[in-house]
Amino acid sequence: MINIKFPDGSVKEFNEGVSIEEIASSISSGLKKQSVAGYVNDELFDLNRPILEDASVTIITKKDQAAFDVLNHSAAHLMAQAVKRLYPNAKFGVGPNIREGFYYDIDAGEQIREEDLAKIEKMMKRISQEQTMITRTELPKDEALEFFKDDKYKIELISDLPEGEVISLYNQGEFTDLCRGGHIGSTKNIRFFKLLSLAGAYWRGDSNREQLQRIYGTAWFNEEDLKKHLVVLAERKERDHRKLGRELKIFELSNDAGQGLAMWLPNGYTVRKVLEDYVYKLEKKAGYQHVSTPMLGTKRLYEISGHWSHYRENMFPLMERDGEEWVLRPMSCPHHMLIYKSDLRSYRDLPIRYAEIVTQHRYEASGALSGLERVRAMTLTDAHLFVRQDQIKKEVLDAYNLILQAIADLDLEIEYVELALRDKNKDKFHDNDELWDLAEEILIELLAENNIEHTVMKGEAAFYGPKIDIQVRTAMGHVITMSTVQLDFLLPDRFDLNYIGSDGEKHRPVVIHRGLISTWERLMSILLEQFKGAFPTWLAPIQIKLIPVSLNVHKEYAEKLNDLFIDHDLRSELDLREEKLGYKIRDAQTLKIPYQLVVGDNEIDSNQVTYRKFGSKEQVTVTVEEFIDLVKKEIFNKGK
Ligand code: TSB
Ligand code: ZN
Repeated sequence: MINIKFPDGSVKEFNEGVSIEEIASSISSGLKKQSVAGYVNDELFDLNRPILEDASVTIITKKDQAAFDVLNHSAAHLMAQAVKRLYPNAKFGVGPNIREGFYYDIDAGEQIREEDLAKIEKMMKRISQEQTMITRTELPKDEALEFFKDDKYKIELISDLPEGEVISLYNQGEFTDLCRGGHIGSTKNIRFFKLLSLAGAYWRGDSNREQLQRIYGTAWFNEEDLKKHLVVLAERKERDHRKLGRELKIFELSNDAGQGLAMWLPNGYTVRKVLEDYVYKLEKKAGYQHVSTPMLGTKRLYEISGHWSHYRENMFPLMERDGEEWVLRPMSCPHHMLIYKSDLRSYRDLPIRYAEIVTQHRYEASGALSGLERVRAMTLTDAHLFVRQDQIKKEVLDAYNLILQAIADLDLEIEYVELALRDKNKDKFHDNDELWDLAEEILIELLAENNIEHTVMKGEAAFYGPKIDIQVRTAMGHVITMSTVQLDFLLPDRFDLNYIGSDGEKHRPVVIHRGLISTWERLMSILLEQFKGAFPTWLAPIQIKLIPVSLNVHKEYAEKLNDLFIDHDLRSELDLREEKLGYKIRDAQTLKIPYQLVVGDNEIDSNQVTYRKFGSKEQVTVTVEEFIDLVKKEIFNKGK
């Protein structure tokens, strides 16, 4: 007999070799039905894996996240089995569960196409109906290598495991996979799933290695949850900024212009301009001074800053002429350092806050480019603050709070705050432990003192220092950085920056890098996705659309109104196309224009307008003056 200890502290005796399923069954038949796997002394165990010694056991039930993970991991195996039946030469890379499902990287021996997914899914259903047990066996390394001798990917994975390690295999019918586990007991437990998409994936993420095909899918415990998730996925597709950007005519990408080099269309440019004015005013009030610097700098400038040794991978190649060498700047910090240096500074001058809307270029891998979200030419709402040591915390906090204000003004939703620290990679981060520890400590303290909830990420710092990043979730479900505050002791040193202290001596200032609301490109992707394309009135490229009922009769009055609105700085447009009224109304809806005004006899007679606000079915009639007032107020208050 063995003793099994439960999370509540109670202990029960069972036969040696008892399984999680049997333990659950001994408690209640309901628990048996809900159980999916278990933790045995913190190791994930399958439902039917025998427990051989005294242990602490936690049963995982369907409502636990771990159960979803197990199910999806098993679904990946089920998919691999189905693929192997359909493509007998198939070899497999890795096939893990992920946040919302699973994937498997496959070398099928031939190209799998999008339309083949249905066929694979059907085969999965059949294997599920076969109700095959999923069982675990363990082999020593040499036997595992022998077992997988025909699959070079598995051989490589096994070879990387330490000598003497016991290797576990999972078997279901004719299919066996190398896997740590745990799994769900039987293929019959995997019933509600969907294969979602197909993508390319390099073996071990290395672009010099074989290209495999990655199939994504998702599995759930009941049909209702699966359906709900598919609705969420469909909604996300609708919110995808690439789709909305096209529909609302915001931006254009063209391979002739170059990958990741976005062009702003009139509607997009208008929003960007409004945002630029907004940022300028916000920064003015917060004591920033605006500067402007060139997009090109000498290679020497980036050698001094350290970009050349730590950031070159992200930079476009060098330009050379008549013995001079330049690069397109990936960041503006070096220029701002030179502006600081252009004059003598005293302790009384600090803090100095230079802000610039900076166009910069970064060489992002082509596979990483995604609409406006990750581009190669970008314009950042940037700033560099030059502060004394005693001003660091206040200035970082003020910069952080200014960011929060901008995010609130824009009505954007944050996913979480991240503190990005370095790891021990000497290529990625400048090499001065003392400065790193100091900078990291200051940010850690500051977040704690101000009760700012955050997650910590090692290895994500900038090469020159740690940062506080504000993260948002994209429609496609991944997390990206919007805003950032970064603490830097390195560049002031590299550029030999000084100020004269109250003691009459030279001192080093500290630099704070600040990205307010990301780059216009990334910000636009976030705005489009979070507003589902329906910009609030203050940002909308077109705020008012005027539609005369009859072009013959009402055109003149509509034109008069349009001029009046424009004189009041409202972005108004007339629809004078020879189209049916219904068509024009629908078109204004598609473009998600905040105010839609249909102008007919009534309006002319009474000097009134009848408007419909986007998202509302209600028609409201007010005088022309009232209308102008209410829209202007809404714009002034940013809709709040
Ligand atoms: C804040 N030197 C600092 C600056 O002073 C800097 O450049 N920091 S950064 O590298 O983190 O970039 C600032 C912001 O630019 C990021 O937080 C992110 O919001 C945005 N950004 C970075 N790379 C891209 C890209 N490829 N496409 C669009 N936006 C990007
Ligand atoms: Zn910077």
